[in-house]
Amino acid sequence: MNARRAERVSRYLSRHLRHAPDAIGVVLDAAGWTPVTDLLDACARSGFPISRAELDQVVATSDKQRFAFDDTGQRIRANQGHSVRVDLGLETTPPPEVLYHGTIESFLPAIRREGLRPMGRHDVHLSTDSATARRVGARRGQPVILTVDSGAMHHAGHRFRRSANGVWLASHVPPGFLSHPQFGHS
Ligand code: HQG
Repeated sequence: MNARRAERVSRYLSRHLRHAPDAIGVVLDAAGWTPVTDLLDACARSGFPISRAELDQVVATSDKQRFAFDDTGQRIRANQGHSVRVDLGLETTPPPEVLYHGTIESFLPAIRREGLRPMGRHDVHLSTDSATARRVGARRGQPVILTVDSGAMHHAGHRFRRSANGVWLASHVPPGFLSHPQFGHS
């Protein structure tokens, strides 16, 4: 499988394991899992056949480890990024002192007012390094990086979880824990 095909397969799986299982008749359980055979049947029925070997390769090599098999190898789910309601069962974990979020300038006024909100997803996604945050922001335009005082948030009782692929998740980041030169506090 070449890189282009792998990316198409990954995008197709992301769409249906995170956002639109119904569109191809896949049923996710409460934790987001679905049987691999059901998924592959549904993909084939929907005109996007994926072989088991291709699936294994995409799960193993996805640059961001977007998907995981369960311990038996019989079920698959997306590691994070859902808009459909699932409970990934991630434990609350103390975060590092600082995390980063990449966005674009036009969102800053709203973010300064409301803080970071999950928008279309379950959670706000935060990175441990600013380079990753920069790449996330760059999906939308010229990236700007916000620094999150996750240590102070933790002390104030906010809960953090870490997805299987190393993304830090929070349900909201209030503006007082965000710094950016335009926000006037650092
Ligand atoms: C912004 C990709 C206005 C937020 C990436 C972001 C990541 C606000 C956008 C993962 C706001 C939401 C997640 C507020 C936040 N007012 N805008 N109050 N609060 N925003 O895509 O973090 O390829 O849902 O800054 O690499 O960009 O899918 O979140 O710009 O890891 O695996 O609203 O998605 O990974 O956008 O990206 P998203 P995100 P995958």
